[in-house]
Amino acid sequence: MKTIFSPLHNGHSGQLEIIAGEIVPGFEKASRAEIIRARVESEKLGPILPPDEHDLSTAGRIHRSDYLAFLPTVWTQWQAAGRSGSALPFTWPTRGLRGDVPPKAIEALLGYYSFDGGAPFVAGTWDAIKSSHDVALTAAALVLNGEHSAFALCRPPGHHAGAGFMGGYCYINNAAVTAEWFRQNGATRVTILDIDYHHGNGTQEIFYERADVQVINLHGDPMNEYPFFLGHADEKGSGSGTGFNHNLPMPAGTAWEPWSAALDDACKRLAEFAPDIVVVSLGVDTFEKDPISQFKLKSVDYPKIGRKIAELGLPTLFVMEGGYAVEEIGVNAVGVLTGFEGE
Ligand code: FKS
Ligand code: ZN
Repeated sequence: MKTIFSPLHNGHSGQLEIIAGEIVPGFEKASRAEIIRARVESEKLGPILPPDEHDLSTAGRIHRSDYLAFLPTVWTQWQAAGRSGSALPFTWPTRGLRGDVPPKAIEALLGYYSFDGGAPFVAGTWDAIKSSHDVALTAAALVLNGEHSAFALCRPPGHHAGAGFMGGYCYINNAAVTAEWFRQNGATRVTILDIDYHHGNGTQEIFYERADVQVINLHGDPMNEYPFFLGHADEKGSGSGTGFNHNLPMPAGTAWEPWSAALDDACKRLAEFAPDIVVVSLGVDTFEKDPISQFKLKSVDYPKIGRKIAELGLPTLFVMEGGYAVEEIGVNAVGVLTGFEGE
């Protein structure tokens, strides 16, 4: 399987985040992608190739155009306002406030275009976002052109990004862009299977009213887990999309047996939908030692996930999302891919 990777992700680094009232170094750090890349190499998964440049026209079909136009300007606007550090919002237009008037001040625009303070900008952030988008589309083109699978080693991740907002380390929804691109280029039906520990709220929102892109999510129950405000089992899609969104929330402490039973269930629903192509939002923060997550999967479980997905017998694009146990992130992520290839 070929891997698409860009070193430009490295410019998006040095972020801080607030966890449990403490300012800590960001968990979504550059070494994550570097360690996965090194493991792809040492496991001889296949060639590692750079992305081709892709324009934002497909992204423009799933994201709001004002939001996409805003992203490349953030760091310049932040600097023009005399700020340094990381560009971060602290005010959001929640219930009772005007969410329909985009303000002018950059810190307010950051709040207008986000749902949390988890998507900081530094100098290299836009180039990293764009490279991650290009990585996803370049890998998608491999699959469309006949490769059975490909690995988009995306960083930053994408599945929390909605049509008009960033959050949770995500800016452009890479998996959603590829699904839309497959639809534009001959695929009739596409399934996004999101196995990251966190619910892919952005992906759900983007396709919620659509019957051509099935979205299946396995994740920590939003009653107690980020992103909290979406991801319940009763969210099944709306309008013509009714029945095409599937949420399988699970409690903290979930280990391989119940998790893999949920994956079996997901695969059954996926097979019934009979998509032309599967996009896997691949997060390995379901790992027992993940520092911010509460599932209990072990390293030996990841190849079994790959094998199970391979049994569907469908062209498959893997798009990297989360995973924060950096020491094992390469073993776990690449474990899914080698498992898929039947090793
Ligand atoms: C307060 C804690 C917020 C944010 C968790 C984000 C998870 C991101 C992810 C992705 F795949 F997008 F990377 N926790 N500061 O793993 O879902
Ligand atoms: Zn996650």
